[in-house]
This record gives sequence, C-alpha cells and structure tokens, in this order.
Amino acid sequence: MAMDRRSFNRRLLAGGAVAATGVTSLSVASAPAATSAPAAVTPPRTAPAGGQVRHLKLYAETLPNGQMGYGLEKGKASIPGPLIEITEGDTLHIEFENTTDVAASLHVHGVDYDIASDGTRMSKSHVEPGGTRTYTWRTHTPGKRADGTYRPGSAGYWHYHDHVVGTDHGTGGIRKGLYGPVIVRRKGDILPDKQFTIVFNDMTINNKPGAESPNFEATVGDRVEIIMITHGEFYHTFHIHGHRWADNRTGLLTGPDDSSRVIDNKITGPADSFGFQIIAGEHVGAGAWMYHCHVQSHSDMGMAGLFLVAKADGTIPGYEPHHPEHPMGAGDAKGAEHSGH
Ligand SMILES: [Cu+2]
Repeated sequence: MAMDRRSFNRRLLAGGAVAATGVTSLSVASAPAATSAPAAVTPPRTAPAGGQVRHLKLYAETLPNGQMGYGLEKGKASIPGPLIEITEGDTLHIEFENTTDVAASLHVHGVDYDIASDGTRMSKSHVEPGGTRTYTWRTHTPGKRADGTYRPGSAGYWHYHDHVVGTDHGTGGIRKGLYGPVIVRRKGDILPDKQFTIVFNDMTINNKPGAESPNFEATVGDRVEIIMITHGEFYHTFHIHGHRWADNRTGLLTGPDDSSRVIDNKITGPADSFGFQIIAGEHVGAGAWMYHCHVQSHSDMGMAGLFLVAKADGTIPGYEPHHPEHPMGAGDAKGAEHSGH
C-alpha cells in the first residue's frame, strides 16, 4: 500500500516534470516571433564614451490650451518636454529662451551644475519673460575619490522642470507641464530602439486627463525604453502588464549574478524618476498591454493607458480601438464606483 502510494507519487512527480518541460518547450516554441525579430538577433547598439561639449536651444512656451511646455524649436513645445540624452563626461550648454509672459526657469536633477545654473529665483538663475539664459550641465564618470572611496558617476534616469512659475518651487509650472526627461548614459550602456516618457503628474498622465491617457506603440521584439517620472501631490505605483524590469540604474540585469530585484510594479512619489528597457512582447506576444497606476482609485479615475505591441504584420490580436475616449473600458470603472454605494 505504502509502496503503491510512493510509486504513485513518483509517477506524479515524473508527470509534473514532463508537464513542466512541456510548458517550457511550448513557451520556447511560441518565442520565435520575438527571437526572429531583427532587434533580438542583432546585438544592440551601446553608448559610446562621453566627454563632448554639446549645445542645445530650449524654449519655454505657453500652449494654446493654457498649459505650458518646453520645446527644442519655437512653436514645438510638448508635454513632457524633449528627451535630453547625454553620456557621462559630456557637458551640455542649454540656451534657454522664455517666450511665456511669466518668469520661468530650467532646473535639473542628477547632473552637476554651478549655482548659476540652479534655475531658482533665490540664486537669480531664472529668466524673465522674453529673456534668455544659458544653463550648463556637467557630468562625470565613476571613479575613486582621493580618500579611496567610490565616487558614483552621473549616469541615471533624471529629469528637468521649472522652479519659479506660480511659486518659488515651480508648483504652477510643473502643474501646467513644464517638465521633461533626462538620460545620462554610461559608456557601454545598451541603447533602445524606442523610447517613451510617462509622467504621473497629479492625477494625469503627461498632463492628459484620464479619458485621453496616452498609448504607446511598438512591435514584438523592439527594445523599448520607458522613462517614468512623477510630479505633483500624490504617490503612485507604476505597473505594466506582461513585462518586467530590474530595479537598478539601467532597469536591465547584467547577468545571472546580478541580484537586483526583478519587478513589474514600483512605488513612485513626486520628483522620483526611473527608467528601464523591455523587449516588447517577450514571452507574452503581441497585444494591447495595459500600463497604469496601481493605486486602485487612481486607475479607476483614468490613470491608465495602453502599450500597444503589434505583430510583425502590424496587427494587434484582440485589440479594437473602440471608443477612443474610453480606451480602457472606463465604463467598468464607473460600474465599480456605483457598486460602492
Ligand atoms: Cu496613482
């Protein structure tokens, strides 16, 4: 009897192992769509060494709808502002022109700058309406201090924002859209195929109300980089369906011995920023993958959008772009509210 049970258990175990192997080979079998994509078979490009002096022109503008944005050209301001990407060792001179009718500035996180480039009223580094000022951002590579301790480099996912509109903390400027992403690469960092910036600002995504939350498009196999920034009054949690990343500087594991935690959800508060790269649809395939704040009332109020991952032929299985004003099935969210009465 006992023997029987043991052999039964052994058979079950063996069966389980076979089943597990079957599942593994199944997922391998479904992977070719991803592995045969050009991005996966060609080694990704990597960041070259820094050390250059670069120049940029940046404008602060009032948008037709009363919001405000930064742009690289007059009349081309956007929310979020343009992605500014440099490499450790680079110096960037930004000639900033304020075309709005209020004082504004450019204040950056993460890089090195003199107090004259702080972008605050206290340091008189703001810009009056119609004025221009050059801000200088410097970066450095990691190394050793004179005392032998490790000195981190500037590499990271950072951001810039106004610091004077509305209040001396730029509360009005940030609320209206004066913010944008900064990436400082380290030599050898893997470069992505596509980049998307997602900013949770108060209860909006990229200053768009819930019904207009932005969607982002990629093809299976694309190496997609997400730059995630938070502003405003609340904490949020960033979650994306079907994809995971490493909770470290690059969002990528360096190998099997990298003990960084792999996550698919991250708490984020005002002025936090992080970034990561994912291979679109890896192990999960094409689809309309949701991304959203996972604070339930926030997602119910519309802090949710779609990561639209298409097959190589351009189709997205199961996705019907119905009701553009309710892309996330906001009716369900309303129903949930009603059921609360
Ligand atoms: Cu939230």
